[in-house]
Amino acid sequence: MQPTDRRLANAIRGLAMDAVEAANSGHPGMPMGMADAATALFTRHLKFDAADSHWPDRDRFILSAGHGSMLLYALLYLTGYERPTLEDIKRFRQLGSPTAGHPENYEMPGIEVTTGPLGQGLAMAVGMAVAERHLNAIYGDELVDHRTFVVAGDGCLMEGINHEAIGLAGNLKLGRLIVLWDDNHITIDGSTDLSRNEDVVARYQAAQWHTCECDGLNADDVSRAIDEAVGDPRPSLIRCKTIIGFGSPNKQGTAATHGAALGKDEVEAAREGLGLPAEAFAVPDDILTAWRAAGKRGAVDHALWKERLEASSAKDDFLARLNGKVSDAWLRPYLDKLFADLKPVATRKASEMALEAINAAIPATIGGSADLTGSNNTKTRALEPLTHDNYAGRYIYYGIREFGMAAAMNGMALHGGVIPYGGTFLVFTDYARPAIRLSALQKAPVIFVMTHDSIGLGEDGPTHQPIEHLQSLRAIPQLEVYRPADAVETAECWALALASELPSILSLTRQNLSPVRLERTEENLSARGAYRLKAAGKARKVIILATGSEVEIGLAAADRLEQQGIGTDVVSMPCTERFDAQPWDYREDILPDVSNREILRVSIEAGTTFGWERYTGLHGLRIGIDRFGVSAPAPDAYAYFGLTPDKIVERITDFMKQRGIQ
Ligand SMILES: Cc1ncc(C[n+]2csc(CCOP(=O)(O)OP(=O)(O)O)c2C)c(N)n1
Ligand SMILES: [Mg+2]
Repeated sequence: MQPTDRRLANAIRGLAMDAVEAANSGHPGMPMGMADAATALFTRHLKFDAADSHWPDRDRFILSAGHGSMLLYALLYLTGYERPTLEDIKRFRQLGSPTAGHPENYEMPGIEVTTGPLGQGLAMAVGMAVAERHLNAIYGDELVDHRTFVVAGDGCLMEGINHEAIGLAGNLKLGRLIVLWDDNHITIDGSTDLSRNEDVVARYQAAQWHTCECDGLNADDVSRAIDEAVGDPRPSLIRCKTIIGFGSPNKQGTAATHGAALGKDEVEAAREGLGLPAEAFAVPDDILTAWRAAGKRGAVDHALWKERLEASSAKDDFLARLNGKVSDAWLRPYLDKLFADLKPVATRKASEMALEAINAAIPATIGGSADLTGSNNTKTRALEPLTHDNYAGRYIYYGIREFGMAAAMNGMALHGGVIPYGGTFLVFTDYARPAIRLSALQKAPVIFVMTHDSIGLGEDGPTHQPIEHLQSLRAIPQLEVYRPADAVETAECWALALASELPSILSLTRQNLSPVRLERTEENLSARGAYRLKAAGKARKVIILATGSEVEIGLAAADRLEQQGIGTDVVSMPCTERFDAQPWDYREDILPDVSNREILRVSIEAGTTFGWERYTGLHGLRIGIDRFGVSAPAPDAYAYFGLTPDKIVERITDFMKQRGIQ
């Protein structure tokens, strides 16, 4: 006899309780409340094949309520993915186990994205659904025809990013996106009445979503609602009415089940009530067999898909797209053209020039901006808008939704087949920062085009002038921050960003910059992170380290110092992360390990000096801006903060005199 859906769901409940109990840490309530809904989704609707977690046309499942990680781990185990094993589940949340506290995409296949910061899973799912429709428009139903399912909690729907994400999805009419809302009326602090009285469903409807409701504890009813959602052309919100911790006789329906082990006695009572075996982690044979069969449901579809791929004339192209590697063949001819006609240009404009070549050569790029297209210079001529009636377009008008944009880009990158880049002002990385952090943590190779990168933006003043931003972004692990000094470096940095497996930030100027790289090199010098742009003419007494717009100022200052007999190197440092990764010899050559009395190191960056002592040494000279900016034309702002060659020479020579440096 087929086990009932409830018995299948109870296997999830048992594993969730037991794993949390063993770890004495974790969240049993959410998996127990959503077990029936997840059973309906995984045994009847979700297109997947547990034998191949990388099948490109699988439906994507996103557990946005990442604290309920045991729901996902139980599903992956029960349906027969390679990992987690039962041993992994027994080691829930322990060092070295892939069953981390929250699902991490790099731990196990089957985990599409890293979730835990509430709301971001749903926002990434929007990007996944965009990537699916875009690739569908190119490759057709025969190769790309899948859905994105999300399980989200009250928290995901309260977070501000929810507003951005659903607005974007509604406007793009992403009908393949289906969100199951775990409407359990509970968050950590207690009843949702404590903090929410909005009509969530009406809010989704206002954003042009389809909505429906179901009894989330009844797999048949959930299944009916999923069918309804699948049938509607709009993105769907399914309100699943559930009870948190369902099955825990004394604690269900209360916040007590949210994030703590239920306790030995309560687990025993729950086990009895749910008809689970007495032994912890035990799954009855007939239940496991039924689950494993569900894990193979998609095998036939998968085989048919493979046949279609083999027969498709687009096969090689499709596989190359998914592989994600791109050629940098555009770079050399582009640089040839650039060197033939070097002239002052803002690096945001230089980025656009490079993008003209990149977008023509690499069809996988999808550009966009958070309503600053004309300022970020992210839209090249041939790119058509990606809209609900033209998913083949390659430019997304994200609207004023920096966080939503960044999260959607993460989703697109992790879906695969597309390379998202998107822009806003560098100062508004603050609005996107939680998603940028997740780009880095997940190694999602997205490219942020952040323009207006200093006081050089001028009159918009301190609210728009980044100060602490570059250094705080450099502090994020696994993120490459580039600040190119001219058009040549901008092209080099674009090539590095496109080749990288890590996310990148390009920090670009509003104002024009003079060319500083006047000679053609075979090597991509920016790849070293820092390189000697000008060698000291006289005995080297000073090394100026500068980035971006301050490199030309550093060069001018160096000329004046040389005239005074002070030999000065100028090092351009477009990417500190890359420099740090260079071999010792190289770093020693650029920044020799001698005292600042012998060779004074000076950093120049139009932002905080915080952290530059890493390169100048504690007794070096750090020139920057350790306060908020000013509203003034850019040249006046630079003069006000002493970021002019004359002022810098004065500071360097004074500093040398005070410290008795000859
Ligand atoms: C951005 C963010 N803020 C706070 C948290 C901490 N947190 C984890 S779960 C949770 C409550 C979420 O409530 P709900 O989504 O209703 O989950 P349930 O209690 O129903 O499982 C909070 C505040 C988080 N993970 N992410
Ligand atoms: Mg809740």
